[in-house]
Amino acid sequence: MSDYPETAIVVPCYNEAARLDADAFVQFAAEHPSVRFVFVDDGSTDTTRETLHALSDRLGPCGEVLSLDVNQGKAEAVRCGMLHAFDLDCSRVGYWDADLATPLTEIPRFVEILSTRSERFVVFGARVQLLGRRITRRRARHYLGRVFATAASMLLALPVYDTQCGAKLFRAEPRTRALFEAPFVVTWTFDVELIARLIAGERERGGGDVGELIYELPLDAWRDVEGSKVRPRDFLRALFELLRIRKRYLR
Ligand SMILES: Nc1nc2c(ncn2[C@@H]2O[C@H](COP(=O)(O)OP(=O)(O)O)[C@@H](O)[C@H]2O)c(=O)[nH]1
Ligand SMILES: [Mg+2]
Repeated sequence: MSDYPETAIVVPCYNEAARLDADAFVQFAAEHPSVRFVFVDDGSTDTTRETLHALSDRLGPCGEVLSLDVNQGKAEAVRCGMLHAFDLDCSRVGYWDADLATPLTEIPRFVEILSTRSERFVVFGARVQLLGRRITRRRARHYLGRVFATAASMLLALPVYDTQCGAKLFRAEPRTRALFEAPFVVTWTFDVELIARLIAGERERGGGDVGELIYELPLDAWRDVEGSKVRPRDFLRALFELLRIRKRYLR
């Protein structure tokens, strides 16, 4: 086996001390030593930093902590973590919400898609309620989320179903690293901005349909975890952010 992890997963953490399920990470890492977790403490004001260092000690080579002194927001925390992760010489890098709304057991399914479909660069988790799956979302969040996702899909002129799921995996290539090089112009909707960057980049290099590069994977399990920091007013803010994305990338 190589000395390098094959997959790096960035976990943005802001005041997650109470929610973080350390045992779930330890158990997953014991079964999947080729995955390395990069936890980003985003200037938390609780004991997240200590919690993450204790967890990373338990994970050994499968875990590390990056610390941002001042809270920068999820988008910037993910971006810093991803740039670091791209430098680890992995074949795949991604990000995953700390509350494990998407369970870690989905990671191998994401890896499998990138391993078997060479034309795909990106895998997005998609929260689709189907028989035989365990997708539990609060009704209000679900419907607001569907309105947002539909608006995002229209803006991007791309039939993407779920831009906002917090579980995504990228093939580690200069083309995907480039998506994270500049700071995002939005905060809540940076996943949409990533797609807009991909579209703008493909247009520039005369590439094809971005829909051929992304694979949306319907999750087997997803649940709303208590303690979300997203508030109803953020929904309106997210819609305004879409306009900013259009102005910046899609005119
Ligand atoms: N770095 C950073 N991460 C954040 C911030 N707010 C939320 N997050 C992280 O983003 C992820 C999702 O947050 P959550 O509050 O569960 O949002 P929701 O699942 O969209 O309702 C978690 O990993 C959080 O720790 C923030 O201000 N900074
Ligand atoms: Mg959550």
